[in-house]
Amino acid sequence: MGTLFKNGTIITASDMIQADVLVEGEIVTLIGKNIPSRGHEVVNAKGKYLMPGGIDVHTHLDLPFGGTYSNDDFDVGHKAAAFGGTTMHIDFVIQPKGGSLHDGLKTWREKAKPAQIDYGFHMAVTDLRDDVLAEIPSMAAEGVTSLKLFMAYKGVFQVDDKTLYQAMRVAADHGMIVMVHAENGDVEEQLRLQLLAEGKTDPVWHYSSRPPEIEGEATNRAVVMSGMTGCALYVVHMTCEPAVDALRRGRAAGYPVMGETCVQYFHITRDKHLGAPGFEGAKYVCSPPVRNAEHHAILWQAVRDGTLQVVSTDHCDFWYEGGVGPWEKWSKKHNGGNWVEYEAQDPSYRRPGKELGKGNFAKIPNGLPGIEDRMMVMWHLGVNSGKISPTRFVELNCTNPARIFGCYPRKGTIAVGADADIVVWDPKKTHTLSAKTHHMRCDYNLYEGMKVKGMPVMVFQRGKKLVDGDAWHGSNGSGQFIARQTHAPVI
Ligand code: DUC
Ligand code: ZN
Ligand code: ZN
Repeated sequence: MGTLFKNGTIITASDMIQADVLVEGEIVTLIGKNIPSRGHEVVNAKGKYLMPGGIDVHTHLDLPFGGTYSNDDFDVGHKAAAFGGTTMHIDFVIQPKGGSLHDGLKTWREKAKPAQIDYGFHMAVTDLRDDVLAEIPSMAAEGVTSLKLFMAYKGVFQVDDKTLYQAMRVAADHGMIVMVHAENGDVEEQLRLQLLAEGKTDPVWHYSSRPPEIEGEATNRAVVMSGMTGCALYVVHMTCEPAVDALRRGRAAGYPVMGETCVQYFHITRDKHLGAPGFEGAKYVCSPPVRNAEHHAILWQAVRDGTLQVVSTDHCDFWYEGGVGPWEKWSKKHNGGNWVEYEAQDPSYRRPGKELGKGNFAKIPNGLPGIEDRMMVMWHLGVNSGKISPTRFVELNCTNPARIFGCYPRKGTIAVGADADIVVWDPKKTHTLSAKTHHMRCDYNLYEGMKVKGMPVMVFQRGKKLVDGDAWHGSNGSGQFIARQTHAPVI
């Protein structure tokens, strides 16, 4: 007995076809016209699209960062993701300074125990000693086939060029991919100190400390190293023309380089959002910073012409007002490595958030909510406006993430033999995005009040229903770690 999706239109990265989809157990077993119901549970998808579950390859759940922790964890963050049509994500393990890659992996495995959707891990290398270089191949054996290096966040995560180059050489030898956060952290530090010395402390000055030039320069440096080492490179969260130009040059030269942008970089602006009066702009502080409309247009062109392959979120949310209000119930305290309900431990505790940076933009925790909104906002801004086709939407949000990160075709498509991660998408249904109704543990929404048309109405993971309208059917521990393959294609 399986689940039969009838009368829907399947969207994959290449086609839109009207066909039924039969799911038995955890996988798709048949796609065809007029499949007989024969006792299967029938989902009537008339007037709806059937698409592969979204894959968000750039998230930071429960990340220790900026003097606090990001709010969403592998419980609440997963539920929020699924309500937005995302059934898998890849989170960044951070190697502890002085520790090993396996130390980091152990910590993140623990964090992921309550998983409700499928997940993978990238490994962020922060301390590349000789023993750590030697440890890298064992990550691939664990199914962690991507390394991340930060070219910014001096004194925290930043690595130098020697480290990046060495990591690329080892990764290339083992069919792994290197990801970079590309901003020149040394120059950022100089700009930041100068701005603060001049008394420029409001959130909007965050932008001036991280201009497009430092993103373009770092992107170019990483692209050149990819060309020299032959290592597949994936530049995360690209925001602006100099960075896109650097990637385009590398691709034209035949280097194995790819890039993503994030949904917020198409819509949120420096002028209106980051530059909002008072401390409001702190809600939009992330790195690299949001840019103005001229860069949004560059990004649309880049996702259309194939320069950029993926849209993700860099989901990393923090309280705006420190968990006060109806969200208070979610405040937790970090205690001996575990999050425990603060009520039981210390009723006065509030997990700090954006307010840490009042009076000093450099202390605002960097990061934004987005894991729930990505697909709806991209559909609304991209597909409804005609900027991208429905098939390109699926390619950017579902298929390319799986291809590039070594889990295609198990994930990222609807095909016989693939995991039955299926989103029933209603292109006519409207929804107003708001912190009042979203499932993310965050007291604001980037797109507050935006009325989107097109949204998931049912979400299935490996054949199991997670979301049906407003109802949640998932359970803790049912999300699986997805071990990924090396030698994934460069696309
Ligand atoms: N940028 C952010 O804004 N947050 C998390 C990490 C990052 O690089
Ligand atoms: Zn980053
Ligand atoms: Zn990130």
